Amino acid sequence: MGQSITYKILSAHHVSGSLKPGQALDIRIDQTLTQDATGTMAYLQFEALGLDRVRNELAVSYVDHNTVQVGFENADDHRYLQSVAAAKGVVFSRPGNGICHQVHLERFGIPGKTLLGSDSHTPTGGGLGMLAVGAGGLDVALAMAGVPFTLVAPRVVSIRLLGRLRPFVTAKDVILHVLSHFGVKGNVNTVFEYSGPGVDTLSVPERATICNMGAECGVTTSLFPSDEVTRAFMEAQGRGDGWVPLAADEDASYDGVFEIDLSSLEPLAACPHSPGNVKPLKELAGLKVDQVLIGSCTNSSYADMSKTSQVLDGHVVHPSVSLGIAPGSREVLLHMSGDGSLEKLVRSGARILESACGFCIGNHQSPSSGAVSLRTSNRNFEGRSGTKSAQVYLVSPEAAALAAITGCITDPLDQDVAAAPSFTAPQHFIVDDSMLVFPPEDGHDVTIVRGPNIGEPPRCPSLPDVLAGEVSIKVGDKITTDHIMPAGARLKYRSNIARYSEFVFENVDSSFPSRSAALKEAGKASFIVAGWSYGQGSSREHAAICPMYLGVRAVLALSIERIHQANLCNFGILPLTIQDESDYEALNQGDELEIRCVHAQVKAALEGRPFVVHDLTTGKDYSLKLEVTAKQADALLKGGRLNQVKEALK
Ligand code: MIC
Ligand code: SF4
Repeated sequence: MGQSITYKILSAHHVSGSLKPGQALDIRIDQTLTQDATGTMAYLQFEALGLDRVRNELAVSYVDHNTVQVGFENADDHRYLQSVAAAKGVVFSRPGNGICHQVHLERFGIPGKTLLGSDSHTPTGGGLGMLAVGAGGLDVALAMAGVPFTLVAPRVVSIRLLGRLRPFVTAKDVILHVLSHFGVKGNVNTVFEYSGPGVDTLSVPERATICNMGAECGVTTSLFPSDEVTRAFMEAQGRGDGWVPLAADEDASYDGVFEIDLSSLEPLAACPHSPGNVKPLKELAGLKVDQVLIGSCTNSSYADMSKTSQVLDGHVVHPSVSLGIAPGSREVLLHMSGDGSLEKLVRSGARILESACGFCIGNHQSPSSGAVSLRTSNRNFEGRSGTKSAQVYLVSPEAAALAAITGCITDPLDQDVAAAPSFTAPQHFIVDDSMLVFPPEDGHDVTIVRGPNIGEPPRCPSLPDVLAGEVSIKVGDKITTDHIMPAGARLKYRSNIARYSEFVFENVDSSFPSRSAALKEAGKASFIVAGWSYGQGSSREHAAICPMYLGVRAVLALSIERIHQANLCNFGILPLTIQDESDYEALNQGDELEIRCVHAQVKAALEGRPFVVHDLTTGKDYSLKLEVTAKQADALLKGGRLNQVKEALK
């Protein structure tokens, strides 16, 4: 039986464990990436391992998330990141060089390699045929230490592309179509592998857009073959030597096949407040728009920017709309300034924003109260924009640019086809790596600079044999990591766990931190009860670290998303899944819970035995599941993964 691309790469990187879907598998990680918001903690944890230098092939540290620098905290983080990169052998991408996923695609991605990034949109690299996976900062720190990464060997779904996109229909519409079919939950431990004749019609940046937003489905990653299109992209980046072809075997077997006729697609939009709430754009036509933001790691390539400028050329932004544009990288910006597209944008009245995440993470450009904001980014969770009452719609750059002119959602298919923007990729991109700082051969003499906001990585207590405490909060379905640990204005506390913990569940129930901390103070455990798909969205391990700091010892949820589940285990919080919806209904905030024989129960869970929780308030006993690998079980018992690995590296 032939192999999929996914299993070819997994087999080539297999260290131990099983290559059978559903089983735990350890793989070698070639490349790592971090960004500033998750990076400080990742490097503090790497430092805690006591190694002189990173041990993987390539480690890159990007500064792109928090570049607003209100107060000293961000700037201090950047300085720490630059110095620790030099000391430990990491390439440093300076603020201004661009968004990690865009720059990594341009400058470092290699087909067939594995990439682990402390950001959930790391799968963008799948556009180049990499097996690129998002993870928590600690997992990335360990990969930099040469420790194999454990994942569940995935199911592979083949998404077969046929035909060719019509004018004004874009890669964004392809992934929104995928999202409307697969939804934002229920796709854990799955890889979307794209195939079929339609693949040839898509450029690398288009493929990257599709892989990028596969993260919203909750899959492990998405990837495309590496073909002549990939070769041309890499050659144009001056990296043709790194190209290798990569295709699935003709008789490769898949766990599912989904066919998309590209020519039948139409412009789509993800409506508030979920990327999975997809509707045809034409059904929304006429809706008044207050803000348009074009950029983010989903849609900020040179092609996206060029097409945006073509749509805006000769127009001025509608008086009631604020249009912001953030090119994805300095390379993109250099092209735009050379080919006249930047001038077109400036003339249109667009506000040119820094090549960074900025608006996408709610770090600036928060819309006005109740505003309709049209964005090309990948997440429209309630409140993520910084304005809880805002209505955020996710669309393609073309649809966003049109709305900026007309002041309302406008179906691009109603436009003259001749007006559809087109783009031919340059034969040679403007390559300028001068904003990359390469580390010295020997970083021993480098002083690592720490500002006052940079704390110690938090210590995680080991699990006691009896956990007795209280349900400190009960939340519903699809609680994202943005709900648990808001970013935006709070982002600058990422390196200061004590301070950041004051904002856990800020927009859900702002009294949670004091309630949970009071339980901890009283020597009691704090338990979170949640519905389906708890911890969707980002890879931010702070959504586990800060609750741990506040004394949370277990999450009891109907389901928990992959990266968050791993982060919980890494920081000693039991990820328990409720087996019966009626149990979820029966559990209430304030219930006194007790978990007895915790150690024996963790071990028994590895054999598939239920995990029993007693509700002392209602007198009920619940049978939950602890679905963890043997390594995770051991980490839980040892008080987290850092303790476990430190012991192993001794
Ligand atoms: C996001 O898009 O939510 C982020 C901000 O990039 C996060 C990482 C973080 O919270 O720092 C992600 O996607 O993992
Ligand atoms: Fe940055 Fe937004 Fe992409 Fe996250 S999704 S990496 S915040 S641009």
